[in-house]
Amino acid sequence: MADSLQKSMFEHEKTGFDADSIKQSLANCLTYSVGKDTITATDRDRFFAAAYLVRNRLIDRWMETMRGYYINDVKRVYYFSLEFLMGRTLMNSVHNLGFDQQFREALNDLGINLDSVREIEPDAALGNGGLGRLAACFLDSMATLDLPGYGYGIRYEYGMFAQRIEDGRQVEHPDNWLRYGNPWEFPRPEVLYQVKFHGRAVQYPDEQGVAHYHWIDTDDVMAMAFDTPIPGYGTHTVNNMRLWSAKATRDFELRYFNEGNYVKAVEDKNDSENLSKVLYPDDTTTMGRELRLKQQYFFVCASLHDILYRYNKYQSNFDALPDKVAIQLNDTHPAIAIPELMRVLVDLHHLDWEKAWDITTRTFAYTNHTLMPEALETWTVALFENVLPRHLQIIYEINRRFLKDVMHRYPGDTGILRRMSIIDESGEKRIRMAHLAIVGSHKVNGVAQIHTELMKQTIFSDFDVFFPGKIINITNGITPRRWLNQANRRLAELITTRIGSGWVKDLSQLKRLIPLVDDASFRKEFAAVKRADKERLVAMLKQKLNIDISPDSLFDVQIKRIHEYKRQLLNVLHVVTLYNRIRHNPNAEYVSRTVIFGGKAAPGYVKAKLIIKLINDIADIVNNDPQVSSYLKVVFMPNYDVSAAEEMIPAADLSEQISTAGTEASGTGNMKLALNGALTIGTLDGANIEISGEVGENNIFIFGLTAAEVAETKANGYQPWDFYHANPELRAVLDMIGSGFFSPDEPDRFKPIVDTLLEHGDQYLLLADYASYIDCQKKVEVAYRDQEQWVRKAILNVANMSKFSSDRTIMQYASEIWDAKPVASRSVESGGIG
Ligand code: B1N
Repeated sequence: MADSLQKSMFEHEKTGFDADSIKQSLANCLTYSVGKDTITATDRDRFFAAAYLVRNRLIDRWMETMRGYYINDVKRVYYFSLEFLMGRTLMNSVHNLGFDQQFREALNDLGINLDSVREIEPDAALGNGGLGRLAACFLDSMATLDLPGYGYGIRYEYGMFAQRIEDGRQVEHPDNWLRYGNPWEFPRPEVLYQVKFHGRAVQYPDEQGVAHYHWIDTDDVMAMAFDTPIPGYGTHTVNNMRLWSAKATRDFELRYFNEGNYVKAVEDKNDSENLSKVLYPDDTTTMGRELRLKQQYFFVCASLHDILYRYNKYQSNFDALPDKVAIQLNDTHPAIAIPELMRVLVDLHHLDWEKAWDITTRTFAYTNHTLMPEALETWTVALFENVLPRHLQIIYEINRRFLKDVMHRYPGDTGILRRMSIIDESGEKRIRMAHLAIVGSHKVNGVAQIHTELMKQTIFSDFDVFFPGKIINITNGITPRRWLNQANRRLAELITTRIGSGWVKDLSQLKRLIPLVDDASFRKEFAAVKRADKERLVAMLKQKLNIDISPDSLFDVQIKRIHEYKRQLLNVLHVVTLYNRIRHNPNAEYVSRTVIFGGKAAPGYVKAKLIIKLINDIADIVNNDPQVSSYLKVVFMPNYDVSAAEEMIPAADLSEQISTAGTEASGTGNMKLALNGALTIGTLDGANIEISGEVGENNIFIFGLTAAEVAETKANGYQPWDFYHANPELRAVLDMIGSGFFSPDEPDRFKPIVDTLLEHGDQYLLLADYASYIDCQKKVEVAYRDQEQWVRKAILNVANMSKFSSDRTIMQYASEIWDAKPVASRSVESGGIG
C-alpha cells in the first residue's frame, strides 16, 4: 500500500501538469523540500514549496536542452551583461510552461491565496533599468525562439537598492534578496575559475626564441557558478543563465597557517569576496571606481574561460571559434573581454597576433545603449596599469595596429588619429572602452533608428566611415509574455477570446485586432478591462499610501529612472501649471487627472533626489487643496521595480516619454505602456519615433523640438530666460517653485532646480519645450473627454505594437549579427515532460 502510494506520487512528479498532480506535488515539496507541515507552514513556506514544484517541472527540459546543444554541437550565443533585471520568476515559469490554469486551480482547491504566495518572492533586481531589463527580455525571447542563448553575469548579493520615501525624500535600503535563499538557482561549487588581478607582466623567450608574456605575482579570486534555468514559452527549450559569485582562494587558509594571523587572513578573504557583493546603482552614468572595473573583469574572465572549456570539448584549435561562439557585449561594461580573449589566444595558446585578432573580432559584437557623454566608459591608464597590467599592454598593441591602419588611410591627419585612438590623451590618459569595443567587434548596433543614426553622425562618425557597414540598427523590444500575457491577464484574455492565443508567440497577430475598433462590444469590453486594471491600482495606492484616487481620472504615468534628461521636471512644470489654472478658475470644467511618478535616483545624484522631494512636496500641497484635489492628484509610487511596473502599466491611460530629443537611446517602458493600451505623450526621441510610425500620428501625442532642432537651438546660443520672460504662466510656475511656495518650511529648497533652468543654461531645454508640451497636454484632455475615440486610439496602440516584441529584435540579432539558428525542440504538444 505504502509502496503503491509512493509509486503513484512519483509518477505525478514526473508527468503532472494537471491540478491533481500539482496539489500532490505541492504537499510533497512542502514536506520534503521545505520541511514543514500544513499546520506550521507560512506563506513563505508555501512560496518555496510552489517554487520547488515549478522548478521540478523545468529541470528535465533544461537538461534535455543542454544535452541537445551538446550532441548537435550547435553555435551558441553568449549574452555578456553586468545587469539582468529579472523580477519575479514563479508565475513567469508557470506561464512559460503553460500550466497557469491548472496551477491556479490547484492552489485554489487547497485554499491557498495565490497572490499572497506570489508576492513573497523578492524581485531579482540585478540591474538598474532599461539596459538590465532588456537583457532579461532577450533571455526570454532566445529561449522562446529555441536559440542556444546563454546569459552570463554577476550574482550580486545585493541588487538594486530598495527605495523608501521618508519625509518626501528618497532613502536607500540594502536589497538583501538572497536572505531566505533563492529557489531558482543551482550552485555549482565545482565550476570554479581563478581570476587574476594586479601583479605584473613579464616577457620570456620560448625554445625558438620567440617572446611571450607571463602575468605573475597576482592577487587571485575564484569565480563560482550559479545556474538559473530560463524557460521559453510554448517550447521545451529551457536555456541557462550563469552568474558568478566571488570566493576567496585557498591561499587565505594557507596564509593563516603560515602567518598564524587568523583574523587578518579571514579579513582578506572577505575583501576578495566583496567583488560580487553589490550592484552599482548608476543608470546611464559611470564612476571610474576600481571595484567596478574588477567586477567587469571578474565575470568576463570566468565566462570566457567557461565558454572556451565548452568549446574545447569538440575542437583541438581555435579556428572554428567564430563559427561556434557569438558573444554579445551589452554596452562596454564587458568590453574587457576583447583583450582577455587576445590574452588567452596569444599568451596562453601562443597563436600569432593576426590570427588571434581575426578570431576575436569575428566572435564579438557590441551594443551601444547611450550617447550621453557621462555614460561613455573610460578608465585611467594608471588604474588599468595597476589592476590589469597585461591587458593594458594588449590594448596598447591593439591601438598601435589600429592607428597604423588609420594613418595609412588618412596620411598626415593627426586630428583623426587623436579622435579615433583607443587612448584619450587630452588630459590624464584614459582608455575609451567604446573605441576598444568597436575596433574589436565585427558588428556594432544601436537600439533604435534615431539612436543609430546619431551614433553614425556624431560620436562614432569616424568609425562609420572607416568601417563601412559595421554599425547597424536593431531596435529594442520587450517580451509580450511578461509585459502583456502575465502582467495584464484581463487584457490578454480579452485579446485571446477574439484572435486566439497565437499572438503570445507571434505578436504580429495583434494586427487582427485592428478591424475590432469598429466593434462596439469589443470597445466596451476593452474599456472595462482598463477600468478594472485602474481600480486594482486604486486599491493598491489606497493600501500602500492611504491615498484616495478616482478611477475616473486620467492616469498620467511617468515611470523610469529619475534623470534630468528624462525630464520628470517638465512633467512637474505641467502639474503646477494645471494647479494654477484650477486655483485661478475653480469653476471651469477640467478633466480630472492623476499624475503618477515612479523611479529611483542614483544615490549620489543630488539633483535627481531633489526632484523626488519636489514631486512629494507638490503632492502634499495639491492633494490637500480641496479646491483642486478633485481635479488633480499627484502620486509618487515608492520603490519602482519590475513588480511595480507589472502592477502600474496595465492601469495607465497616458504614457509620459518626454526626454529631450536626441538623448533617450530607445526607451522600452514606452513599448510596455503602449502594448497595454496607454497613449503616449512624447518627443520625437528614441523608439517613440518608431512607435509613432506604427500606431499612426492620430494615435499618439507628439510635441517639442526634434533632435535636429535641439542641436540647432543649442548651436545658436539657447537663452532660457527668453522663454521665462515671454510666457507668464511659465514664469509664475518657476517663481513659485524657486521661492518656496511648495516648501514654506525651507523657501530656498528648490532654488537649485530653478537655477539649473535659468542660471545654468537649461541643458535639456525644458523651457524651450514647455509651451508645446502644455498645448499637447491640452489636446490629450480634449481627446480623453471623448471616451469612445480614446478607446479606439488605445486599441490601435495595442494592435500596432507587434514590431516591438523582443522576439523580432532577437531574430534580427540572430540573422544580422550572430548567424545563429534555432535548435529543433520537441513541441509541447508531443508528450509529457519526461
Ligand atoms: O538602455 C536601454 C534604452 O532603452 C535606454 O534608452 C537607455 O538609456 C538604457 C551605464 C546604462 N543606456 N545606458 C545605460 C546603464 C547602466 C550603467 O551603469 C549605462 N542604460 C541605458 C536599453 O537599450
